[in-house]
Amino acid sequence: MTRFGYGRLLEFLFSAALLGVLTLILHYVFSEPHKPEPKPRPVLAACNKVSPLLVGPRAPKLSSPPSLEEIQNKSAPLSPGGLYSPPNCRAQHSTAIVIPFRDRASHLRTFLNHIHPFLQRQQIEYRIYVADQWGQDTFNRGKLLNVGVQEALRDGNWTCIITHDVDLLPEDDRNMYSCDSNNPTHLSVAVDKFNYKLPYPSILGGVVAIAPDLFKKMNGYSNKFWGWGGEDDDFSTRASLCGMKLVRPPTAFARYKMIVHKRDKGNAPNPNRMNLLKQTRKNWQSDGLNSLKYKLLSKKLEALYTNLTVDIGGT
Ligand code: BGN
Repeated sequence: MTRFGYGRLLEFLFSAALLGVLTLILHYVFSEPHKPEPKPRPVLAACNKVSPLLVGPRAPKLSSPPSLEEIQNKSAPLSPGGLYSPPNCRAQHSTAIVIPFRDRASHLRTFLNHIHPFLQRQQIEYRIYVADQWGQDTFNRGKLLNVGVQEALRDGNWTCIITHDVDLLPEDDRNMYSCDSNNPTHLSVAVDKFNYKLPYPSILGGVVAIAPDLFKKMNGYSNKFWGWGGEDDDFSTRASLCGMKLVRPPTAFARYKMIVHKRDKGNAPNPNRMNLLKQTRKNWQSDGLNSLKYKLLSKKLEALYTNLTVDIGGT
């Protein structure tokens, strides 16, 4: 290399070193004071298969529910939208509870007052979704459930979906709010209104636990049952057409109290339900989740639940 070449090289190295030192000084002067690294959250051990917090039978309080604020104040800490994870162990189930709803504010308070402590004793992760039908058209339970499940699945990888009438209160926390991986579970086996007996063998109304992939396989509920009755029987037929059986926990603890109430306005028995039920086999693959249309008017993360207000149209 020529003398000229060495000179340029030295000059270059000197400038590079100077730049390095300057950068270091600037970094030292202007950077934020050194913060300690956040401590990684301790990895929790898995929750026990049988929660040690279970108490067995406990009578639900059916009337004069506290206000939402009172329920929240006495509750264990929840994340917005009514999401709970056990604080001391890693939950083995994560369950979205979906409630078809319209104009039953006091039932909802009775339900929330009972269900939060009940589920917390089971040490599961859960979130409560209320699918609230907007407007005055005839009520459509199946369609609301489709909406609620679809919206819940946008939020999380739930291992279990539970479709749950707001007027049914579980009496015994050994009735686990989790899912079987192959079949839907009918949780409300013994309801006081039916003298704690199953009204007929294929019934799948009230409270049902179903893994999300099975719900999708069944194409969800029919969207066509406007008014009371039949959508649950259609759902039961879908399960059997997909080769599934109904799982039922023992009657000794799959017990529920129903809040006594008058028939709701806009939910008269559907005179067409028998005809619709004759068409389940023909229609189930084209009527359900894959044909679902609605407008989500609002999604509010309340303290105790997620409120989905939805325009599902009318008959
Ligand atoms: C059934 C209803 C169900 C309801 C149960 C319990 C029908 C369809 C004609 C057989 N089914 O009779 O939707 O969950 O009663 O109330 O009406």
